[in-house]
Amino acid sequence: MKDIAPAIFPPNGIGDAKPANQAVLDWVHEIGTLTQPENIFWCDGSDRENEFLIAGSLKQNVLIKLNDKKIPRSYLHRSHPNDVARVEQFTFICTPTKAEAGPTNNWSEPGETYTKLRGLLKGAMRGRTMFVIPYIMGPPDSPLTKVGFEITDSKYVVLSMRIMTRMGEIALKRLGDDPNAEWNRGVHSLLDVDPARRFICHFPQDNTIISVGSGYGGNVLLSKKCLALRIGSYLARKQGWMAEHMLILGVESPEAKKHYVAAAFPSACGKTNFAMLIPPKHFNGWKVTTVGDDIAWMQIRDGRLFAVNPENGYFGVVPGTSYKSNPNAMKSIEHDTLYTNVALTDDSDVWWEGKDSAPPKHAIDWRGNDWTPDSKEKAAHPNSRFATPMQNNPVLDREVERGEGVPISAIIFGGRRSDTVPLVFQAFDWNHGVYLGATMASETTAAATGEVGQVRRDPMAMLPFCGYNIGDYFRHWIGIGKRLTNPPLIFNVNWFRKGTDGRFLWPGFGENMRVLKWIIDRCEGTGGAVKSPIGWLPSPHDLDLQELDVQHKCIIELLGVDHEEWQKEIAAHEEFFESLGDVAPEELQKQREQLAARFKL
Ligand code: OXD
Ligand code: MN
Repeated sequence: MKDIAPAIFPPNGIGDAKPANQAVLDWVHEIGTLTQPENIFWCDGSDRENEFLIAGSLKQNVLIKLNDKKIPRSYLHRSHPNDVARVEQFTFICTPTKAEAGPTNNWSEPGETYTKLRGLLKGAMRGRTMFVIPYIMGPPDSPLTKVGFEITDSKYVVLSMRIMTRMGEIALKRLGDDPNAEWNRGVHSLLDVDPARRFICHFPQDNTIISVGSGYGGNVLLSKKCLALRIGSYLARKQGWMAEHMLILGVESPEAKKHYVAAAFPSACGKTNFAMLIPPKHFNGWKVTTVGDDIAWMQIRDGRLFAVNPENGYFGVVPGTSYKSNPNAMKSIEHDTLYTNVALTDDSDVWWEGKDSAPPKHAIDWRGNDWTPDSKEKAAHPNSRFATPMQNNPVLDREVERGEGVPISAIIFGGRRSDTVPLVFQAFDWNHGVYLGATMASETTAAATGEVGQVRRDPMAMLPFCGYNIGDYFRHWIGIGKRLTNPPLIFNVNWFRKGTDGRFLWPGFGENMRVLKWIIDRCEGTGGAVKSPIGWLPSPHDLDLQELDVQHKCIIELLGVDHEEWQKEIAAHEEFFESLGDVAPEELQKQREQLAARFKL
């Protein structure tokens, strides 16, 4: 199944929501003249429009309807087998100078890149419909909210954007008719879905994104990684706020005392699971609620950090999702969900590796081929995804629409590390916390193309998403700290540490509540800790481990700081900073020296 499909022709009253803003009209005219579509479809985000597009997509084989009894109003899409993940090697930051993009981004000169992309887009939409999608990122009445327009020749993109963003009329209203208003220009064309002609290009100075040659969500839902993180981080620095690759969750005690926490984990490290955590029985009366599962936009108010989730839905990794690992995600994806690259059962249900049910005797795999449990291939692609509206989430936080955001008590960094990094520890202060974020590392997963299982440094989980020089990004973090009179406490967690037998030491999932509880205790000033060279560490008795089936020796291992491993770790930090050239700020070099010195005390 390919998304490339001929034009569709809507009846009167659908596809004609032309905005009043002349700057938008001029831009659409310019892209239309270049790409030569058969017709232009102005989206309004209405139910009627959605139904029309779904019907057209089913007819054109862009979507498969799933079993309405089992998963009502849900559909399956298959992307091209060569197009199943973000492509960091073809992702570019096109700032006027290479130095502005910095050492961690692919850079490409803006003038030449526009010329190359215009060449590729010339006549690219012939015979196709060009959709114009207006959307906002952020709650409707937030000062942080941004307007974007995405032009695309993919119906799958339109249908996904309706789930992932607040789309249509709301954006036209927010933009108004001022031709000088700030808005993001996004152009996407599938072209011929050829990896040799696949480029995801960002022009931060022009607030513009051009993505060609892909139909995979992370490359083409331009609201998400492209606007909310890459362009967003650039705008955030310029405008004095923060755009981060973080989930946001609320934790409420049985006494109704509530804290909000933001957490940065690299792609596919369990952000969605953590954001929807169900506390174990022992924590009766505690509630965890979700504000966001992937992106946080944060601003300073009264000396504190306040966060909003700019998105409207979840675009999560499917394999491994089950009633055991994440019941709230399972409930969220049981209806009104758009699946990509999962397996299709004979009764039009969906299946994936790690689902609760036993494998079906026969299915159609993510490539569209027959599959049985004896097949060598996986039934679902490891990076197969769901797109589902956040309103489906049974534990959606009630403040999710609050324009000023929710006050953040703690920031958590974490990666997937088999060794070295303890289950949890706390930074001594803000700058030490920035150092923890800056030196974060994780073993790679299937969310991006490339080898799986390699340890890579991923500062603040923003390595693929920081839209400007990473050294300036670190400086921005340090600068934000100076403006906060009541900063969040900063923590590091690692759910993935393994014992000498190669098995995970920590059960994870709902049991992570025990770590979260210690973090909240620290925010409340009640949690105990011991000083270690790497930060404040809980002693086993500082963690509530009642009714937990983990041996005491495993807890000791989980909280251990091995001096030899940390000597290697500090050397790896130094190597990482060296690999960045001389961009890392002085403060972080100082933090490293202090860390090394603390081991010598
Ligand atoms: C995502 C990612 O899809 O980080 O959220 O890759
Ligand atoms: Mn992500």
